[in-house]
Amino acid sequence: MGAISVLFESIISVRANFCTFLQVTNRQEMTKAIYQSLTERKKQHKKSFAVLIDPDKVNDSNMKKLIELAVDARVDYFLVGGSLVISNYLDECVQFIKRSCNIPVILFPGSPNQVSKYADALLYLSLISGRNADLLIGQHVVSAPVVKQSGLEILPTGYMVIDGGAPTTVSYISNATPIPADKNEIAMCTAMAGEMLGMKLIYMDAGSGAKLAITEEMIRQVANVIEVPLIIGGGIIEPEKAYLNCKAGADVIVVGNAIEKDPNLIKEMAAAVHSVPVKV
Ligand code: 1GP
Repeated sequence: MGAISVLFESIISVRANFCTFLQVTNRQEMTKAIYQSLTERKKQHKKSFAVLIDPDKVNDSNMKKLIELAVDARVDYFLVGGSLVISNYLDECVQFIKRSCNIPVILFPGSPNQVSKYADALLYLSLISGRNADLLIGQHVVSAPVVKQSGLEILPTGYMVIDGGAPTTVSYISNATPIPADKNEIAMCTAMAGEMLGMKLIYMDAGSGAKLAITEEMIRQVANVIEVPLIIGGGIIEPEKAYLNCKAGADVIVVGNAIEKDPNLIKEMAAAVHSVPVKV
């Protein structure tokens, strides 16, 4: 009887250890899933289309339609966040998307309190184009414990704000001068420095609703000097521009404002991005 209970206990203990091992292994694999998909797609020259959702501007009913359109258009990622998030809808918004479809949700936080454990990953943004120490490292220090405990896949991202022809919320809130739209060499050197500092992604953003989107020439020059995936957003309102940005070297195109105004644009935008030839 004694021997049986010892055997039984050791079986339970081996099983518990194995389960813990599996949980850790699964978690480690899961925590790299989004970055792996981004780098795999880049290797194959597969371009991605991401829809930006500002939790302040959606509710359950318009989200439902947006998600249906996104699934139909084969959108690759949802980005969720905003420079200012006033409502308390972030967690609900992310959960709503996760319940409704398999499109990965990546947080694009405008401030350290925009962390939702329900998302798949978080763009851990450092504003490398500015000289505001708080957005380079200060806010990261303050939010580090919360971010770490969230269990989210963390994507260290060199965030570069490019002048979009008029002040945007991001340029005002960040209290940092954007890179002038025609200073390609500053953008190149900033992206190179970000990559050498260990950033896994570079995100060049003209800001939501920018009058002028980033030029293809700037995208081309930056894409030529970095290896990591390049995300481009801000002021993209036409599928043709999304296509040209991808041809110039963008790996991910982000559109928010134009889709808020006309959700049916999702289909054309996604089709334009996905029509860029894939390397075989
Ligand atoms: C803003 O890059 C995103 O941070 C998207 O910009 O809303 O202008 O598409 P739009």
